[in-house]
Amino acid sequence: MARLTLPAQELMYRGHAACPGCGPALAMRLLLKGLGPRTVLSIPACCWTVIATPFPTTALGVAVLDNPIESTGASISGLRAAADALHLPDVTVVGFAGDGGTADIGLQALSGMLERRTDAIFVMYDNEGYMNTGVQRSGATPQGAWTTTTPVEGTRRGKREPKKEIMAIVLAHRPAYAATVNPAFPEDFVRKVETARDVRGPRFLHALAPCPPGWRFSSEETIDLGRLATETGLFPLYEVEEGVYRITRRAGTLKPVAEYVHRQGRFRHWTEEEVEELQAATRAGWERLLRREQETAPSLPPPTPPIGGTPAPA
Ligand SMILES: Cc1ncc(C[n+]2csc(CCOP(=O)(O)OP(=O)(O)O)c2C)c(N)n1
Ligand code: SF4
Repeated sequence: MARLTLPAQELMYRGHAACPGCGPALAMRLLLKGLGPRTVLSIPACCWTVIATPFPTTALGVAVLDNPIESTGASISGLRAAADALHLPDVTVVGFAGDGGTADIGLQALSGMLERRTDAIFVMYDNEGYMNTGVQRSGATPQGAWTTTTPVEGTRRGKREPKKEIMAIVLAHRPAYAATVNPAFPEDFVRKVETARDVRGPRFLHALAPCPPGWRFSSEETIDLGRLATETGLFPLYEVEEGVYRITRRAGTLKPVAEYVHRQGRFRHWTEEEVEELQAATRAGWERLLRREQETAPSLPPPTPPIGGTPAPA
């Protein structure tokens, strides 16, 4: 079994208010292990404002600013400017928002922060819905998933539209660094957080964050499901630095998506045909990612010309 080499320091404390098996809680714990104590977090309205517990108590060992759901990007731009004005270059400014507060309601502020080249990290923890307010559909909810606003009754079969591709949207802004992370792969997660911490400029992390009550699975299955999301190719692990893609976990053979789908109540109504459609789309997405990695791989330097000679024609 691989030896874990995670930083020992805990900056997320017991006594928090997350549900058992909460993926966003695991994501925060690993994030803070990678960032360390010189961190200021901005958290919008979401499950995490509740998990952290109400003022004056807190489950977090770093400074936290609560901000409106739409403005995390603007908030971290302001925090960065404040840290610079106070001559605190070693402070890492981080926005930590749900998929609703990132890919939907918070998208404009995120885009502004990326476009202004704010020196900060934006983390989207993706539990694929507005969970804090009762499991409503978000742009990041997968196609065909049940939520309270995409019911399964009569001819209605869950969310009609496909999942919004937040990484593609973010990458169109050419961030300094962007990566996908998954708490089921803690060492990959923390290594990417450490890389993001040490890069300057706008950085983005897309964290898969399974939610037992929202996805309708048993709380002890969070890690298994997270693992399956990556091993099936549904949530590939990769990073993009200065436009260069690198896949950080390469599955030999992708597992069937059925293994992931059938363990969640939100997909209970799916037919074999629907599973096969997802299988085909997932395979195509994985192949696209492999191609992108090849296309962006740094080319080898030109051969050194022989001493005293002229370079051979290309
Ligand atoms: C402008 C605005 N609209 C709606 C809300 C109500 N609200 C609070 S938390 C929340 C859900 C946020 O969902 P997400 O960002 O995905 O985080 P999660 O709850 O899933 O952790 C909503 C809709 C709000 N606080 N502000
Ligand atoms: S509803 Fe989901 S995301 Fe929210 S605290 Fe519970 S497990 Fe975590």
